[in-house]
Parts: sequence; C-alpha cells; structure tokens
Amino acid sequence: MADSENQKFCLQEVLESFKSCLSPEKEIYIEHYVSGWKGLVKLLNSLGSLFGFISKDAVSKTQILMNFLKSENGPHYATVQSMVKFELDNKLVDVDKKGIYPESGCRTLLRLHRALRWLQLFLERLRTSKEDDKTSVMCRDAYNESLAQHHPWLIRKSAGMAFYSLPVRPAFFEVMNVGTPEQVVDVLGKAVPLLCEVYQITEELYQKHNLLDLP
Ligand code: 1PW
Repeated sequence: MADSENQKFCLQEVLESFKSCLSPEKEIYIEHYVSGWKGLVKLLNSLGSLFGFISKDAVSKTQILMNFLKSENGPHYATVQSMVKFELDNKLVDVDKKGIYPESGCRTLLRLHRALRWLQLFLERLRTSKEDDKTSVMCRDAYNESLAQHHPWLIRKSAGMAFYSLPVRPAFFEVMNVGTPEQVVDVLGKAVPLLCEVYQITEELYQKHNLLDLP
C-alpha cells in the first residue's frame, strides 16, 4: 500500500482498534488503545497546521506508552488494569505533585483518556448534527465541556483558534473516509458507544484508585 494511503485517516479503522481494545473481561489492551490513537493522529494531521500542536502531544503520549510496552516491563503494560496495578504496587507514579516519575504510564494515559471524552462528545454532536451545523462550534462545545477544564489559558486559546479552521460539515464527513454521509452517521453510531464504554471502564478504574487528578 502506498505511504500516502497508510497516512490517510479512516474512521472505520479507528473503530476497529477501539473494538479490539476490550478483552472479554473488559480489560483494556494498551496496544490497541495506542493504535486507536495513532489513527486519530492521522485525522489531526489532515486538519492542517493549527492542529499540529495537538497532534504532537498525542504522538508524544502514545510514544511514551509504546516505549513502556516495548521495555522489559512490557508484559505489565499489556492492559490499563495491569499497568495501574504494576505502577502503583511499585510506587512508579507521582501521585500528589510532579516528582521523579513525570511520565508514568498512569498519568500519560490519563491525558489521552481525558482527550477521548472530548472526542466522544464531539463525534456524538457530529452524528446528530444537521447539514448546516458548524463543526467548529460542535468541537468547541465538546472541548469546553471536557478537556478545557484541564488546560491552561494559552492552550485553550490555541485550541480555540484551531477549531475555527475545521472543515465545514460536508468536507469533514469526506475526511472520515467511510463513504456517504449516511454511512458516516452509521459508523459514528457504532464508534461513539464504543468510545464511551472504553472511557467509562478507564474512568471507573482511575476513580477506584484515586488517579483522576494525577499531576
Ligand atoms: C477533531 C477532533 C480531534 C480530537 C482529538 C483529541 C486530541 C486531544 C489532544 C489535546 C492536546 C492539546 C495540546 C496539549 C496539551 C497538553 O498540555 C495536555 N495534553 C492533553 C492530551 O490534554 C496535557 O498534557 P501534559 O502537559 O500534562 O503532559
């Protein structure tokens, strides 16, 4: 397959990755979680230079998790559940303030987890939107409802500017790369509940271990 094809975003592909994320016991495989994010990075990269800083952060976070997976401790990073247990048991997480583990798996995944909520809210708005609705407004509202509260002013401002540059709805549906608008809505209808499930499982796990505010 040509390189440019490999780089092209496809909503279906992201859906498949997040589907493979869940084990029968509802554990979350980090490898597939990261694959899902790699797919989303293709989307971010296709949205123009203003999305560059967002894409860069997502790439760097996925890379940190990949490095853990490839390390000698890799088997402990097979699932989010095993990672949390391993890092907490071995005191590898800065719990209250930044210290010697500024890039633990737990805090890194938490950032992606919060961003997943944004994505889920945005895609749900997109799914139920009408032809003239503005993608920038949907994206901004989803962001303000979720991730924005975790970001300082400068990032909120830059994100706001990036949203203005989003393609209009029909063009955005093209970017999704799954066919007609009806097909896009159909795939979104499958993707959103799946993202929601992965999000909920992670949220409950992090809540149980008091990890939702990791610095
Ligand atoms: C068109 C819809 C696309 C939705 C994809 C969502 C991607 C979300 C990535 C947001 C990144 C914003 C810029 C980076 C901010 C970082 O400071 C922040 N990272 C995140 C993911 O929120 C916090 O990471 P840090 O600085 O504590 O390492």
